[in-house]
Amino acid sequence: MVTALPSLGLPLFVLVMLFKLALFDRLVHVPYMAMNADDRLVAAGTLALLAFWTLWLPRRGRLLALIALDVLLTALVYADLLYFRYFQDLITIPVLLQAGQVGELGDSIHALLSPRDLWFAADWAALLPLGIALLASKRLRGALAGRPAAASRGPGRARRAAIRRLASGVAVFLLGFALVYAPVHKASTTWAADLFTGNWWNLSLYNVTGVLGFHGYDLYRYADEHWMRGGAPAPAEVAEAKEVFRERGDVRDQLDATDPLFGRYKGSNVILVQLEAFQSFVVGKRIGGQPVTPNIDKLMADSLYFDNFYHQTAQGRTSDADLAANASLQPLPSGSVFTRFAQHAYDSLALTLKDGGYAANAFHAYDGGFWNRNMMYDTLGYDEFFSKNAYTIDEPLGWSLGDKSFFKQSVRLMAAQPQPFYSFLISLSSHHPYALPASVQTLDVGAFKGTMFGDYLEAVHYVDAAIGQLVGELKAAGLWDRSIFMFYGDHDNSIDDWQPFETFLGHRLNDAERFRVLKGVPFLVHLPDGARAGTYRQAGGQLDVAPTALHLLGIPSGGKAMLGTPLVTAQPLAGKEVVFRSGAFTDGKVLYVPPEDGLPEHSRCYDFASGSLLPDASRCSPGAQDAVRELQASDLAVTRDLVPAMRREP
Ligand code: GP9
Ligand code: MN
Repeated sequence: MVTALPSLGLPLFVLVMLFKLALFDRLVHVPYMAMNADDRLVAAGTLALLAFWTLWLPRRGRLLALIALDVLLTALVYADLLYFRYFQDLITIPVLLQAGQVGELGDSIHALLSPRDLWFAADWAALLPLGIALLASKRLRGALAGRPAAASRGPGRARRAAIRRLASGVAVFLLGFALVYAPVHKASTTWAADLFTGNWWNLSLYNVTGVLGFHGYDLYRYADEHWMRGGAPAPAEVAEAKEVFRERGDVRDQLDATDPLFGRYKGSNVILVQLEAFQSFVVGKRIGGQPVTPNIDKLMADSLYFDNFYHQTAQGRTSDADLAANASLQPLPSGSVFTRFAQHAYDSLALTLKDGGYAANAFHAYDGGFWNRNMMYDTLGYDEFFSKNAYTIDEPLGWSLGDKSFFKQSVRLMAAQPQPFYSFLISLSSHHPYALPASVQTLDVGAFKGTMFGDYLEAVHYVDAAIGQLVGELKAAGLWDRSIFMFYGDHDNSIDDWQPFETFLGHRLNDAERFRVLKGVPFLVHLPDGARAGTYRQAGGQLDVAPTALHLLGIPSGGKAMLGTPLVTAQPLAGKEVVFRSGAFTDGKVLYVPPEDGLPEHSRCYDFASGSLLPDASRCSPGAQDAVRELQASDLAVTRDLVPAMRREP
């Protein structure tokens, strides 16, 4: 029996660990991600890749190595389970490096344990005594040595035995590689095509790679991001980026010094709401005589509404909008800053306000690990992130809690905060694919009924109602006239068929209009005294949100590494450009769209108002160069952790 163990060791190890990985999957229980046949192949393959080398060890060493591997991997998977129970995420290298995150877990560790977890260690009852015996017992050593040592059986046999061992190790490695490669390749070329570039959720990666594969990928991701990206940036590049940030800071300083609205609302709370997939083309519109956004329409009567306001997001979608609005920086060309560079420094609205004596909290009723928010909100400086755990799911809707209840519970949470405070809320109910239950669909969308576009209209109508309730609740809590209340849409609705848009809007859309519909999101600012109400036509974008709030509060931002400029000013800023990740820009007069194929002659320069192509494209050239400068400066600050170097003391 004991002598058979070395040859049975590896298969036994794989079986036992497969059981533990399946148990992990069951306990984390992510909807739609239960382990399937492909996942089991990947899991077995990963285990083979982790353990193939044990076949090269002598029999006793092999058993000891397998026991050690079992203990180590079990500890890793169990640590992931505990971390997941608290943060709805997996442990990553940045998590381990960022103190605070794991520490937070400490106090609640008892609540995270479950008796079922003992299954993870069930095999240790047999393995640990075996391990000790292997180390201590001479008899066992003798039994395992069994046949006379290969060397004493002559050099030919010894060589053959060594070759056999080497070959079986290589065979197991190749088998493991194939078992991992085939399903992962299949997924990453089909449904998970953007997964490894988008990186939107560690759990989505887990769904393809399994938990052990995820850690391998995370290690690679970290090494690639931090150690393999060439040497230090060229000093000229850094100087140029500094210059861009300095110019922007100067514009803000200048406005702070001259604009009568600077500091007009000193000491007010700031309540900022990011609305999921909320585009501006629906605002103020009617369908079959019914207003789509009656509450926003009403709110506009005593608010500033910017109808040339644009989202500036890229692959990082919701997280890009969050970064743009809160850190006034551009998103990256690929992936999300939240997942790629959460451990870098940023000049966020929360941190700046906290320096000014504010409390700052983030509210979003979804898994805290999504978009790496647990980590990133720590970096951005919030006192607390109220994620799904902080809410009672008394209105289940779509992905999570309905926005009506989310807002209501959030007002309760923020009313308990010391004032002044900054509260950042992210809605969720109007998330793709927008199909809310019939009981919530209260708009008669006519011919759009049953289409995704019709569902979208229903969803924004519901969100509009939620906003109406939110305003009522803020008034009831005595917060409305003590707060600057702002909301903006995060990004477009990803409906790529233009036909329903054109039917809804009642006319064909030219290319420039399509660009504006696609990028246009609402930005509304309600000042504590309801002043300056009206619709403002000046161009602006998400990067301008934080500078706008700081300007109204009278907190200078000229020295911060921010790229936006305030939008709520007595006079609109002349020549302001809104820059998009593609290199497109608008200043409200022209719209520049760079060539998709990179050939300069294919760039387009439109007259913004009419949407007609300007015969002289060079009209857009200086602006296009500025757009590139802004994007390069932002990328450098983000990827090289140079935000601190971009600051200038005011
Ligand atoms: C989830 C939410 C959605 O927390 O913010 O993100 P999205 O898919 O829109 O980027
Ligand atoms: Mn979103």
